[in-house]
Order: sequence, then C-alpha cells, then structure tokens
Amino acid sequence: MDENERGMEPYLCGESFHAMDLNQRFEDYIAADQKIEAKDWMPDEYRKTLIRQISQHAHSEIIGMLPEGNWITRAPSLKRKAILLAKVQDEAGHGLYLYSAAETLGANRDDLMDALIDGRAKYSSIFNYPTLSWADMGAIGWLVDGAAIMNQVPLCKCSYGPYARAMVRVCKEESFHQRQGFQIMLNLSEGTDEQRAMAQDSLNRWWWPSLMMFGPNDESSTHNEQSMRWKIKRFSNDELRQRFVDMTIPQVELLGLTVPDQDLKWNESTGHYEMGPIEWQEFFDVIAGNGPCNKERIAARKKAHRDGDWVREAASAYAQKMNAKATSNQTHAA
Ligand code: BYC
Repeated sequence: MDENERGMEPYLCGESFHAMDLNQRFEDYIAADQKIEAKDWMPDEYRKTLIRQISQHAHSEIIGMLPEGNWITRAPSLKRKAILLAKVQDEAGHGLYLYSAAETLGANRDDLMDALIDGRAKYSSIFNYPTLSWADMGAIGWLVDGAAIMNQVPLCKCSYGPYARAMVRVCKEESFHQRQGFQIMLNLSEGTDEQRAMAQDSLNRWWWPSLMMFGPNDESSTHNEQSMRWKIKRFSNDELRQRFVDMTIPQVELLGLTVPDQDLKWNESTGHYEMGPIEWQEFFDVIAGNGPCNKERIAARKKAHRDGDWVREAASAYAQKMNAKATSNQTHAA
C-alpha cells in the first residue's frame, strides 16, 4: 500500500472507532513489515521507546564529536585534518537528522537538549573515554564507527519510517568513517616501531569499550525483547556484538596487531570467535555518569549550548519580525 494513502480516518471517525482496531492495525503493519509513519496511531510505549532510543542516539552523535574534535588541530597533515573535519561535521549532521526524527514523534528538541546537559539523558558509553594519541582517531573510526555500522545497518529496516530512512544516509557516511579509521591504523601499523606501538596501545584501550557499545548482555537488557517484537531492533545486543567480533578479528590480524583478550579463540564447530568476559561493572559505572570523561563531555556540551544562545535569540527575533511583517501586509491587503 502507498504509505501516503493510508490515513487513520476510517478508524477515527464514526461508530467504528475503537482502540482495539487501532492496536490491531498497528500490529498488522508490524507483522507485514510495513513502516509505521509519524501520523499513524501507535501505542504510547512504542512512541516512548523510540523517543528514548532516537534521542540517546542523537546525543551520542553530537557528544561523539568531542573526542575527535580535540584532534582536528593536531592531525598530522592537511589531508588528515580535512578528512577529520569532514567526519566530525558528518556526526553533527547525524545528530540533526536524529533530533528531527525524534520530533516527528512529538518530542521537543529543547527538552531533549535540556535532558542531555542536565545529565538526565544517556548517550553512548564509548564517548566517555579519552583520546590520548593520534592513533585513537584510527581506532575510533575503525572500531567505534565499525561497531556503529554493525548496529545501525539493521536500523535501516527499523519499523519506524523516519528513523529507518535517516539511518540509510547515516550508514553510508559511517562506512566512509570506518574506512578512514582503518587507513590510519594501517599506516601506523606499517610505520616505525613507535607508530606500531601507538596503534597497539590504542587498540588495547578501545577494544573493550567498543564491545560495550552494543549494550548489556541480552539477559540484562531491559528493552531488547519488546524492541525486537516491535521490529525497532532486528538483532539482539549479543548477536550484533558477536558479528562485530567475527568481522573485526581478521582485520586485526591483517594489521599485525592483537586484541587485549587472552581468552579469545576461534570455535570451529560454531564458526564464531569466543570472547573473554566483559567488565560489565565498568560499563554500568560509565553509563551512570562515572566514566573517565563524563563530566568533561557534559561541561563542553553545556558551554556550546550557552555559546549558541545568541543564535537562537537572533533566529527567534527574526521569526517574530517576519511574522509581524506578514500580519501587517495581510491587514493592508484586506
Ligand atoms: N551506552 O535495554 P538495553 C556513533 C542503556 S553513535 C549508554 O539493551 P536498548 C558515533 C540503554 O539506553 C552510536 N547506554 O537498551 C557517533 C538502557 O538504558 P535506559 C550510538 C547504553 O535501547 C560519533 C539500558 O542501557 N548508537 O556511532 O534496547 C562518532 C539497557 O540497555 C548503552 C546508537 O545509539 C551504551 N552503549 O539497546 C562516531 C544506536 N547500551 O534508557 C560514532 C541506536 C545500552 O533504559 N541505539 N544502554 O535507562 C540502539 O541500537 C540501542 O539503543 C542499543 C541499546 C543497542 C544501544
């Protein structure tokens, strides 16, 4: 069915209106893999879950600009500077698509931003770790954007249309980010002993936090079951984490590096790598606000928001002026 043709009118007018019909229709769309669109009826919990996930995702994108933004002036060449600048700008763009997607669900962008800078909203755990060397730009692009792609490609098939469509472009850009990160790691690993050591140190520090990005184990995941049922998530946290490890280990070997996991081994019978235990306490500490850089990240975001006050004020003064002009033109025309 053409999505533009399917208004809610037949269900909303006259005697036939019934909440059960609406819910059944929603469930039928989900079962038939049809997209739910902004104006369609949806259960409150579905809307709430999406606003939570999409806004957390948007916050991750803009907080994610900070660790890499720190290195723009210190990139080792003009070419690397231009590439990093473009990447960080892309992340800002991703944030904008995602805040817009959250707005289609009735969320207010100012409220979302307030929740972020007041420390009430979550954003990806990964961005609370420091970037200590140039190699970290390689590790972030390769591992963090690599993990993001693994998680976000299935979101292109998410049941909520505006989120799914935003993800298509985001994933294309993330794929460029991942390649530029791998390229940095490749250059370093083919360089001097010191450069190879930098790449290894960076991999050591980013490996476990990258695995934590996929969220808690399935048995500790609060939202997994319901989000899978609603086809917001297409794969569980553990499934995606496993896919990421299986994809990344051959790349680690190609670089001639090693992951900081002594228990990692290939399991011939399952066709997967087995990994050692993840330090979940560290993950829960970081998402509770006690990671190495949480305070610094929120302080930087608060400052950026304060510095932008004049832009918002100027834009709303201009909008008022234009409204007043339009009203006066209408009065004269009448
Ligand atoms: N960090 O029930 P669960 C990027 C929270 S941006 C912090 O499994 P869900 C990039 C979770 O919110 C990457 N919190 O949750 C940007 C929940 O807390 P509440 C960001 C996490 O939603 C710039 C609780 O733990 N990607 O790549 O079913 C530069 C229980 O978890 C994390 C996205 O946001 C975490 N890692 O599944 C470079 C993708 N994990 O709200 C790169 C979209 C879990 O109940 N999001 N929590 O208090 C998702 O796909 C899902 O939200 C997740 C978690 C798989 C992340």
